[in-house]
Amino acid sequence: MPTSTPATALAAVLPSVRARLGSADADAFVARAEAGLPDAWEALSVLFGGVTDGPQLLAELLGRVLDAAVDRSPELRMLDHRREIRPDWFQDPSMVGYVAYVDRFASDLRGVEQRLDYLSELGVTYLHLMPLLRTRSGENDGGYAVVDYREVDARLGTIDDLEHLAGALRARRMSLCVDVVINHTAYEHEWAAKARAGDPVFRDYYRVFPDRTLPDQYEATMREVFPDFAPGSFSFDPDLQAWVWTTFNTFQWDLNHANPAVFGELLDVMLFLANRGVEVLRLDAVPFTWKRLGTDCENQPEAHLLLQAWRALVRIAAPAVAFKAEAIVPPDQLVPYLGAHDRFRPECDLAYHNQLMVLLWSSFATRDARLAAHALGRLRAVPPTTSWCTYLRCHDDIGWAVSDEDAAAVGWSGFAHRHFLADFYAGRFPGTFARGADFQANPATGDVRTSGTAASLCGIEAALLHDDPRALRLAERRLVLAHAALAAHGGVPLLYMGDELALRNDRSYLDDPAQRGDNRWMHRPPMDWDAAARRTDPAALEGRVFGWLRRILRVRAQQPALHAGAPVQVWWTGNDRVLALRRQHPRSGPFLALFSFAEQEERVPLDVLWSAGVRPDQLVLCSDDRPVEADGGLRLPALAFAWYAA
Ligand code: OTU
Repeated sequence: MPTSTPATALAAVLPSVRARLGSADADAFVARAEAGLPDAWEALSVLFGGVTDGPQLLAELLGRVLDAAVDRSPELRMLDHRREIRPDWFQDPSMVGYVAYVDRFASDLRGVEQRLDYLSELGVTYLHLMPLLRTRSGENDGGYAVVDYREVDARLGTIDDLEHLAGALRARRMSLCVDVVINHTAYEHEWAAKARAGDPVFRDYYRVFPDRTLPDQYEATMREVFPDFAPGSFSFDPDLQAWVWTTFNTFQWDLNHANPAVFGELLDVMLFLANRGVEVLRLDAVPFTWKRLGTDCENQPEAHLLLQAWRALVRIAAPAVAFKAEAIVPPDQLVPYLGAHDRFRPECDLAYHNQLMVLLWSSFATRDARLAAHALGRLRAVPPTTSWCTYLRCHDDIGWAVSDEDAAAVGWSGFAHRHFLADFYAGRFPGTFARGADFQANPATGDVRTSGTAASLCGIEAALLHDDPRALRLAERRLVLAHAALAAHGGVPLLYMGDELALRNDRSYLDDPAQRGDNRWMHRPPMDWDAAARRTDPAALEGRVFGWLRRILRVRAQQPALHAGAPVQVWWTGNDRVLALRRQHPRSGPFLALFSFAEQEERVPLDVLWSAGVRPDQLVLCSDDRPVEADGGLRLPALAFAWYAA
């Protein structure tokens, strides 16, 4: 007799597991279910124990997982086996991510398939294609307003094209990453339409309020994500004659994650995409899924339980799949998305390292590495089976997430520093090299975020405009240094489309009524294939930047110490302008990377290297003017980086 709920659920589906799967696949399914169901149940019993018959729910969900296991193709089952043998595949130092909009990169999914050689040339092993499922027409938040999770946007192709592309990527050992927008659907989604038509089952898929009483109470403690173009977090719907929870835009309706039916629907969506060959599910806006009165309604414990339960269940059918959390939240709230709770609970495999991004930009603006050293140094280590995604830019704005405590530790005011960064990168601060723009300035809270491409924020746009070769040289060095830091930190470095060619801000979004109101489009330029054609020309800006990125990523792939399972340490440098990161993996000797944010030559004592266990002759990569040894020190040129490996 099974004694636990997971065992009962498994026993209930066992006959059909045996009947529907071949014996080897059935054995594998049972073994995974035995391992994964207790994790799923631990989370589900807390989430839904009070509202539904838990054991029945678990058995029902396992039935859906079995359907997906049956539907999984032989190729993907083979991938599952490989991944079970090498579960650290996404932690390998050879991992390189590339992030692109299908239409902006290559018109459509078939076009993307034609461009894979370009990605191979860069060393890409992971391709995140920005939202590509069917979205509403007109304004759609860059595709984050999904109308159908099982159809591809007709402008980009079909679900068969997606599956075909996934296969082509897999043949090149590239993993496809796709967004699963779990916090909300589009207003036009079938569920929302049924809710508006009066179906109570679907009304309960969303958060609907008859009047402003509760919305007012919730809003009293919540922040506004888009105060500019979508103020407030609730929208009045004339059909429902009620208020609907809309954290983001009015056309994005928040799902009711307290409803187990919604959990099941999204589980099906994840399994569906996994079976089409998607290997990494980017779970959008995960902090917002669970709401609790009297809180900011972000990062609630239940938001974590949802992820734990989904992952445990998805991986019973598709263990090749990795989960990536999109949680751009303060550092202490971030690491739990990788499973670091009171004890380790498997949650997401990957998460965005927004702190590293912000701190790199902060260090460039201040020409000072102290804040980065302090804030990175106190960040909790991530569980050794997980990995960061490191990035310098993404499709969103940069939120200046510098905590008051971290700023105070180096003698600065957090408020003033955040303002300085916003001014600096918007191009307002006197002498700034950056050309960006404010995003969602909120006068009520003083919060200002920033839009702009990496190249424009690094100074390349201004230097070209003023035809200033010295400024251009420094700007290029910033862009290269930043990528060397992403690559040396550990985690999957994500290259954002066009950064490898130093593409500048694109102002054409102002001509499109569906984009005009959202200046994040300025840093989502279409791919410039003419510029790409110059990528091997060392005399061209594009050639220099592309060449450097390629070199950095190639050398990185050879460094066992850059396996993401090894912890990263901030190392002492004896110089406020120089940041050092040290890594050591059980399979390798130590690795030390130095980054100078100064615009003139700086010196660090040789003890920095000795104490880290590396020698000056163990240089594996550096900027084109190598560090020089002199008088017991190393002289680092302006904005130089240097990697040493023992
Ligand atoms: C995400 O971003 C997407 O990356 C955005 O492009 C979408 O607009 C949004 O969700 C809605 O789908 O607040 O300013 O902590 O940072 O979910 C962007 C997570 C956002 C948030 C993130 C969100």
